Formats: sequence, C-alpha cells, structure tokens
Amino acid sequence: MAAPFVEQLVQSKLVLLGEMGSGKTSLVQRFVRGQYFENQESTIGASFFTKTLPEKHVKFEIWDTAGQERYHSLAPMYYRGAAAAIVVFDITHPASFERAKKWVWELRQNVANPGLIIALVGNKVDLADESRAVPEADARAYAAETGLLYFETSAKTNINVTQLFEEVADKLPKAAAPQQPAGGIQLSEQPTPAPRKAAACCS
Ligand code: G3D
Ligand code: MG
Repeated sequence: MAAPFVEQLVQSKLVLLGEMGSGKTSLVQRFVRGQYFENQESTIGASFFTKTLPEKHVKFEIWDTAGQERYHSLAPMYYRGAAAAIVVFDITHPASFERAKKWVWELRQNVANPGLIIALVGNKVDLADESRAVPEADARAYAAETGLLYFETSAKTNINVTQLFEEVADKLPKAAAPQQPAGGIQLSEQPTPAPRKAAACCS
C-alpha cells in the first residue's frame, strides 16, 4: 500500500525590523489576516504570527518587532536564526530609510547565516504622489549594491504585500535541498504543539 502523502513544509523564521511607524505590523496583518487598521496599536516588545504558503511549501514563523530604540537590545533574540528579514521604511519619512540601512548593517554583522534573505521594503506607497520623500531610485540603488530584494508596498491599499512574502519564500532554501537550510527546519503539516502565543513581553 502506498504511503500517505505528507506535504513537506520548510518552517522559516522571518523577522520584521524597521523604525516605529513604518508599517511593519500593518504589513503582517495584511499578509496574515488580510486586514488593515487605520489606528494600528504600537507593538510592545514583539508579536508572533504564523502563515503557511502551501504552494511555496513554506510555513513562516513571523516575528514583528517594536522598532523603538528602547527595545533595541531585544532585537537579536528575534533575528537570531532567522532565514529571512524584512526591513521596512516609510517612503514619506527619510529618517526611516536611514534607520533601515542601520538595521541592514546590524543584520550583516550579527547574523551568521550567509544565506540570510533580506528584503528592503519602502512602505506607504499609496502616499507616493503627494508625499514621497525617499526617491525610489535611491532605495533601489542602495538595495542593489547591498544585495537586498526591494519592494514598494502599501499595507493600506494592499499593493505588493503578497508579492513581497512570496518572493521571500521563493528565495528560501527548498525542502528538497540535500542539506538542512540554515535558519529553517523541515516539518510536516501535522498537529503540532500549540504555537507560541503572540505578544511577547516586556516593558
Ligand atoms: P509599525 O508596526 O512599523 O510601528 P504600524 O507601524 O503598522 O503600527 O503603522 C504605523 C502607522 O502607519 C499606522 O497609522 C498605520 O495605519 C499607518 N500605515 C501602515 N501602513 C501604511 C500604508 O501602507 N499606508 C499608509 N498611508 N499608512 C500606513 P496610525 O494612524 O495608527 O499611526
Ligand atoms: Mg508595530
């Protein structure tokens, strides 16, 4: 008798970093739940989400971090062991672009995984016509010279959000790879212990 087919998923830790207010939580809410909230509460510490992309054979374990400097010392806990990082800035706020570059630098210094996928994301592109303050060409040039994926998104009007996460999934090491991918473990979509609950900690 043929063995039952068990779909192989790669479980991949993904961390969102970037200045507070750039739209990290809104992007995750849009991707995971298809929702957007005008008055998104500030993240405290970090929040945890999961989302499976069956057609990509990927289960994302998503850590959405707070962004405020007072939580900076917690960040390594969330990016350590990550397979992918999404570094978000607000295209209407140049300081957030500078902060994003610092996050990229910190990731390169501290994450041992040479295969770490980093996507730079210019969010709030729905505001581009009236209030863009970071030229797309500048951000794209920086991303190209630093070896990052680049996307411009709107969590609000749902532009490029799915594409962003799908492209990250496409770039991850695949389940069929002969070696265990750094930052990811293989698992099958079986009943598992209850996922860790959202909202970590910390004041
Ligand atoms: P953060 O998690 O990076 O701190 P949030 O950012 O997701 O909390 O978003 C910060 C503010 O930006 C929220 O507004 C949110 O609604 C808004 N925002 C997020 N994404 C977009 C977007 O794509 N377009 C626009 N126009 N606004 C966005 P408030 O009013 O709660 O500060
Ligand atoms: Mg947040």
